[in-house]
Amino acid sequence: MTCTILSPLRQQETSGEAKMDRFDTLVESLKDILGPSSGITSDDVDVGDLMHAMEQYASDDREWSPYAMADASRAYTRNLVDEGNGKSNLLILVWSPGKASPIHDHGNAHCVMKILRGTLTETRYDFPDGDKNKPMQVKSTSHHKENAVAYMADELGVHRISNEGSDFAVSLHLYTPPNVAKSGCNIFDLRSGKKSHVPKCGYFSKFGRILKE
Ligand code: 2CO
Ligand code: FE2
Repeated sequence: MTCTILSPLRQQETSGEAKMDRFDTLVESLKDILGPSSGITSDDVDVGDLMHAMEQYASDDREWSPYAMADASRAYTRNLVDEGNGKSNLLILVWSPGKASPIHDHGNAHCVMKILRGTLTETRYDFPDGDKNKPMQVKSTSHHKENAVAYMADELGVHRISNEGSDFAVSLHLYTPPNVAKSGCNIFDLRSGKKSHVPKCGYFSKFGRILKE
């Protein structure tokens, strides 16, 4: 069954115009930090500034719930919020209880993640050594609580995110440049380290609207 986590309660001005809330302001700030469109490299992006902007935002489900589409039949849904002048993908991910992502890489992009609801467990592994058939080595396990901000990139290895809680969890992810949206990512088998390319890491919804299958 598909549903938003909570019913949207967007504040309206008396004119009927949608009012910018603090989540909208965060989306604009992230776009400003990334700058105007100038190709897709993100070499000059200050990741600290992106993380700081996300840290300043105190999660309020009334603000982000219009994007948070849950589907209990999937481990998680990927919901597009913004494309940051073509330089990024800002997604809200809704994690089903007891489920996890595959172990995956991030297409040579920066990944900044903020927890909006619940707690997510991140297990990091060493990037597997191409040809060898051997189990993936755990580097670290972290529990990210509501409002925590974390950074991930291929230089730090690969990871799996899991929701060990008993309710849906929600997170905000900024990827820059938007390589995964364009070319997909790789997933890895825990036992053998074998890599498989996933050509399309699709969206469940875009800008608050569910996409047709
Ligand atoms: N990278 C995964 C995805 O975009 C989510 S785990 O956090 O980076 O599907
Ligand atoms: Fe990831």
